[in-house]
Amino acid sequence: MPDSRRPQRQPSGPRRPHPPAGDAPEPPSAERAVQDRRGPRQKVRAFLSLGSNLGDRRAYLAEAVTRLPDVVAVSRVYETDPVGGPPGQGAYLNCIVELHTDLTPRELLMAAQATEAAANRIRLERWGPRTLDVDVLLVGDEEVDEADLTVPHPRMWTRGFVLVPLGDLAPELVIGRLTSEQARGVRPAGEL
Ligand code: A4P
Ligand code: MG
Repeated sequence: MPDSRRPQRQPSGPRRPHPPAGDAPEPPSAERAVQDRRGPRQKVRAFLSLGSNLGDRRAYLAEAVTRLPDVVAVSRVYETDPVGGPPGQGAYLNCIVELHTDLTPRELLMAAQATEAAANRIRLERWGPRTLDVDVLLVGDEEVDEADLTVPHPRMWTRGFVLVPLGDLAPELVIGRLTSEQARGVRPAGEL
């Protein structure tokens, strides 16, 4: 019985991934995702971060929430100073979505990259301005350390633009980790 939530199996409809835009790298293959799947999985709590600092930032975040699978909660939105990247890029809007999902980390990376492609993201430089960035932060207590996928996300615990919205959904994960230095430059900007 096909499961329409699985990104590599969606035949049609509004959630169908668009082709990658511009010089975006090839998304991870569906074959690879299937290899990673070893039988039925328990649903776990997963968190993805969303960020945008080009164009209609709020609309890109809102559209992403409708496209991503198994979303059960969305944090507040925050306007955040850019961390890294070229000088002069604009402020980001960031938020976090919580999923209750049996998708694997790699399937979630595929869903994240299909969602970025649907926002016409073009990759010009690392940490450069983007219409939409979707990162896989946590998938239950799973750990992945591969060339193109690291979970938990390796930089998540050092970043206020991740920790502050994560605190809206899972304060127990953030308590004792967020420094005042990290929280600086992260300003509430309403809800989606
Ligand atoms: N990749 C590996 N692990 C993951 C994962 N857990 N989730 C690989 C998502 N992707 C993962 O990402 C580069 C490669 O990381 C992908 O091909 C994927 O296979 P990318 O999205 O193409 O490029 P990027 O986002 O520029 O690089 P990176 O290293 O993911 O950047 P970060 O660390 O995510 O930082 N400042 C503010 N205020 N708000 C932001 O949202 N975001 C960034 C990006 C920098 N500064 C920011 C913000
Ligand atoms: Mg990214």
